[in-house]
Amino acid sequence: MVDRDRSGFIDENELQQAISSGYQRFNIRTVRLLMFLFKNPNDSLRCGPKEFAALWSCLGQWRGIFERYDKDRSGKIDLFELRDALYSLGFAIPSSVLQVLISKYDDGSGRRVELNFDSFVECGMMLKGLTEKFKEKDKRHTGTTTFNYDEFMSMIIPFLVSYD
Ligand SMILES: [Ca+2]
Repeated sequence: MVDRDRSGFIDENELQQAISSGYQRFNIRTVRLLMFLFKNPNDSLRCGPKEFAALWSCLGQWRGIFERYDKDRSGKIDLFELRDALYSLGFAIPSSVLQVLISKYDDGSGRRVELNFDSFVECGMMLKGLTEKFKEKDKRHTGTTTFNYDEFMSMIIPFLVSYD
């Protein structure tokens, strides 16, 4: 159903339509991040059926987390709810880092910044993806590792360019 042009693959527009249907419209930036994290390794722009199934199930898990940690039932996730949600997943992200991250979604109205589901997924997946990259290097799970400059740059840059 999602593969509208019957190519056997899902591109970013098809993905955006598919995941926007049940919830609010998904930001194309979040769609691109999901595509970047789940794409077929042999194909840079599309998902096959297997990758799509993994992506879909992952989104369902984020939806569950979103609902569980939206403690005040505002339909959005604020800084403290985000911190608790990430902590439950094993990510102890410093508040100062979360503050910077969440400021990206500040609409300038002076109101407290809160994340919609797609922004929540974007933040969560980015933090999770970068943490996993770090863990690949931190083989003994000490929370400390060593990078050279090339490794550091090739770890971070794909997250910055692939979906923005
Ligand atoms: Ca909330």
